[in-house]
Amino acid sequence: MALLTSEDLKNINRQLEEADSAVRRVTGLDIKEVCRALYGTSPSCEKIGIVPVTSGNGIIGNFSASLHAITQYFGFESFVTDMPDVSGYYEAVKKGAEIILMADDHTFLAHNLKNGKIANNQPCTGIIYAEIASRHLKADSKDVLVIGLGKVGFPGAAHFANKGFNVYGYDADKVLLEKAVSNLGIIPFTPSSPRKFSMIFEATPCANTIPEFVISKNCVISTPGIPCAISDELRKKYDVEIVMEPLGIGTVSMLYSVL
Ligand code: NAI
Ligand code: PYL
Ligand code: MG
Repeated sequence: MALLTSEDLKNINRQLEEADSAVRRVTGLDIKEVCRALYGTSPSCEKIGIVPVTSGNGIIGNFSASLHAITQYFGFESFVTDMPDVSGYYEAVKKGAEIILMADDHTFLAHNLKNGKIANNQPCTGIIYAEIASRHLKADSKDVLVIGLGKVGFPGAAHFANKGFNVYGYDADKVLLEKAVSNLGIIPFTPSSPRKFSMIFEATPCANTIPEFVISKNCVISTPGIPCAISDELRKKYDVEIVMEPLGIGTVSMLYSVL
């Protein structure tokens, strides 16, 4: 899995505020309201324990601190444990955490110890970014383009399909594209048959994956992908609205899904 860097997480509060403003412009709702509508849940003072994990590539310098800032931005009470790993988990429970947040290099989870619900960051990220794009107030049709059909993109494409959108999908990996076509009934997007989209969802670890010929006016790009899927030049040329943030939107989606 593509791992975040401390650089990605710099100024996380400003990144959250900018993303929240973009979500409001696109949908008329803020991120919390989108989560409430998506999951039908609302927080009731759950205490969150954030546990650093040293396995694999180890601790990312500001990952836990970013989760602390993110959970507080969305109105949760939270703390980062002093100890990592098993000792940190023990500390979190002893300090009264009701929800545990922790991540190794493969899985970032939210576990609600009270109701037993557990969430994985990858599907929760795909679903929330798809939900945001699907609520685009000025969409010019029900057509949506999904670029990247992996651990984040496939659940996002499935969410669009479940909501009745016409999903055009593309992935550099033909096996994954075929899996999405056969399992979700999406339409394989081929650059040879170009079309324009006002809703684009991108979930790849590559830059500039969105070509100019797919961008319509009033285009919204909803993308958890890191680095950015569109060049600044194209973004300015077409006045594209972009919803993009490195960790917080996916995290709050996880939290609302386990309430
Ligand atoms: P993944 O590796 O499971 O899926 C990525 C997919 O993109 C692969 O199927 C790959 O074939 C495809 N791909 C790569 N280059 C492509 C290109 N040029 N054109 C079309 N398809 C291309 O990765 P995963 O877990 O789905 O993550 C996707 C991205 O989302 C990563 O950059 C990851 O860091 C990021 N991410 C961001 C989060 C956030 O909150 N912003 C949360 C979780 C992941
Ligand atoms: C959850 C992020 C979103 C994109 N890539 C995922 C990632 O970087 N995962 C690794 C997270 C490791 C955290 C480290 C720590 O500081 O606790 N184990
Ligand atoms: Mg995010």
